[in-house]
Amino acid sequence: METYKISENKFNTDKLQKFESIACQGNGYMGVRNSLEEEYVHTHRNTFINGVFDAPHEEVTELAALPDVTNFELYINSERFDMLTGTVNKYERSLNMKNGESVRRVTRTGENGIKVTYVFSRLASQTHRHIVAERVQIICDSDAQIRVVTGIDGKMTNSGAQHFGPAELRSYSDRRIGLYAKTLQSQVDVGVQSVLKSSEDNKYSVKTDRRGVFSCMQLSVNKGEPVVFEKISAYATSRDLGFSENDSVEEKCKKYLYDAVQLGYDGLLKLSAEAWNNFWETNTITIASDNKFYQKAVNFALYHLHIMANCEDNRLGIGAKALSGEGYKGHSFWDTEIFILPYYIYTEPQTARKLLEYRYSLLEKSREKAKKYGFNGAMYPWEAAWSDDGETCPLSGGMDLETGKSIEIHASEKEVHINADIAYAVWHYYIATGDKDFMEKYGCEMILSIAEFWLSRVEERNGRYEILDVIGPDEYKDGIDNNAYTNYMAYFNFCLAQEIIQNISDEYRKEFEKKIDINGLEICLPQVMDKMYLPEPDENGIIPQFDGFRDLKDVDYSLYKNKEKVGMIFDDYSFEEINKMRVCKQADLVMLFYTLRNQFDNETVKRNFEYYENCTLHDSSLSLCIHSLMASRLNMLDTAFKLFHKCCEVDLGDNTDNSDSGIHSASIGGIWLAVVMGFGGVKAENDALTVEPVLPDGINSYSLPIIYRGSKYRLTVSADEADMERLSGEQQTIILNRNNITGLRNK
Ligand code: IFM
Repeated sequence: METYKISENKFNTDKLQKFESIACQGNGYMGVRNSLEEEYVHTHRNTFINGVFDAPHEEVTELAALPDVTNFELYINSERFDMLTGTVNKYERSLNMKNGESVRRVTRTGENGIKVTYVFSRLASQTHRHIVAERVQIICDSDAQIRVVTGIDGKMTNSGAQHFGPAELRSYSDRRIGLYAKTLQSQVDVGVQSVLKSSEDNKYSVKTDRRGVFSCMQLSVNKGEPVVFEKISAYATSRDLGFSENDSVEEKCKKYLYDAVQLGYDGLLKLSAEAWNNFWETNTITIASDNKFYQKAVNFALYHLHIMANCEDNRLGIGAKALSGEGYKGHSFWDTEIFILPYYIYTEPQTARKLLEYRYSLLEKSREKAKKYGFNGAMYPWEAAWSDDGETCPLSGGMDLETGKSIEIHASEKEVHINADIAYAVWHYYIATGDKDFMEKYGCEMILSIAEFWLSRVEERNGRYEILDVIGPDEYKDGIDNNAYTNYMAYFNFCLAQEIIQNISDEYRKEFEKKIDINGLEICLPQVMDKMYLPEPDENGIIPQFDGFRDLKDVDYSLYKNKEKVGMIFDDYSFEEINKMRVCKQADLVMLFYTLRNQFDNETVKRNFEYYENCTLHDSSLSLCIHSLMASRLNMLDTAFKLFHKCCEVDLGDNTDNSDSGIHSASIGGIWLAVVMGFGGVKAENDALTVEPVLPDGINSYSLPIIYRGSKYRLTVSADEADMERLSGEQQTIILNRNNITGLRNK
């Protein structure tokens, strides 16, 4: 198995969309689904630019479906290239994650009897981030006429939702073509320009349709002689970082295209491949195993983690499907802070900071949201897009198969744990990087504002402070009281706020007082913390996920666990019925041991892990990684490894079609979590980095990079030893539990 390749050697239209997602190309600025050049019914062509959101037709805002440049119609003696007709003699297609290039080789004998070999190549440049470059090489086994039609197609939609008003189409004397349009609601200007060249003389023309402009080339080829078409395209938008009122997207495109055309496809590939190479040199994680699938899964995770964030722009988050598909509309959830951010904290801390700054930019809208619901402080959106959009969570979605009615979504109001997750992430970033500047400028204000929210959200009942009517991480339960994860995390947020207030300088106090009631916090925090309800283990040692969880009706978990499709329980029960069952969609109570593991003794963690693992269906892609991580921490290595394997299969497995609308960003972050924080046992504590590695049977050794407080390390773990080598920076306090390593294999 080639561990850097996502490939297929059989053409199957059912798998088109999955390949488009998992082999998506991009660079943080844009994401381009890996669609085939020619059109098939199941093709879901899409290009997204991070931050270009739009809310057409009264739907919630979403990443706009941008004009497409990946389309190519190819005609050999008037017969159109289509792999569903003629005879496909040879087919192979792959994305090389090492250099970011995708290549497809097809040999097809047409109905006209001409055997033609096509090589399609494509990249989204790492160094010229507005550029998509494509190349098609054609060799015919007889003399032939070739016609190519390719251009900028503005007819793209997200499941039918169009995002642009009428497009202006242009053709220039230097053979560039251009399309310019504005998003319907957000009024973002988007420009795309392309230029097509061929290796042989050609007859060139331009054609247009209602929302597209296309270059057409016609030429003759001799038998066996290759002809090459190169298409380079540039995107620019008025949302681009640094774009000013005096700029025009047309001029920007022209400039980007001019620079790129000088380099040509090969030059762009060379530079982009070098950039990828630099990335892999520093970030490679090696997993030595008899099964190469694990190395591939880790490479896959690193590849996508690298292209999902815009490392330059603090106005942008990471969508639940990143830039690989329209699923979840490009919105950011808690997925970022809890599942994805740790990768950036420990490998690209400057990007982690940008992502948290993005959350800071949502603070004003979060204050407005808190007011709307009658609370104080900042109540973060459950789903976030462009900061001005505030809460973007839809109020209903899908259909309950049992009741036939659409399902109401209460997450924006009730899934409040996201607030504590963000405060936690700020703290996590801080203790791992020591970035005081971030805390002073953004982090403290975020933690304090969220603490204000919690103070107004808790309710005094039964002589204690409780948090009622919430949705915890387990989204199969709506309107529950005292979700343990939420309560503990809110309490942790209080602790952080209290620490900040105790240490705040007069100068900062004055500054914060403009927006935050510091006196109020100072008085109320100790009172509420003193009586905050933090659910304790019951007589069986089990912490209830929420009030009454243990009294809920049981169900035969084996009917719904480990199935090829998630959510199969909905075939048999309505959402309301599931709400009353003792079954979890995803890691919930166990999440608590991941975030606040030091607050619980090992016996409690083990007992609860076993109890909750049994009734968790892992119907969300955010679940397996956390259970795997916890199993590693509990030294339950077979379980950890099995769950890790399944986590790797979320996007890379054979059977799933749930990647069609995009990859699962959190699960991809989760692959990293399961390896680095699970097997590697890496975790920043208040004043040290603890490293407690384990080695499950399926892995012979592994090695991974970690940045802690500005110093770079590489952790290497084998059956005989664990070593934390410092590669650069000053020596930091690292607590490596060597005693646990030796002889680990035989435990
Ligand atoms: O944030 C998650 C949630 O936990 C489960 N449903 C999907 C969301 C987006 O990934």
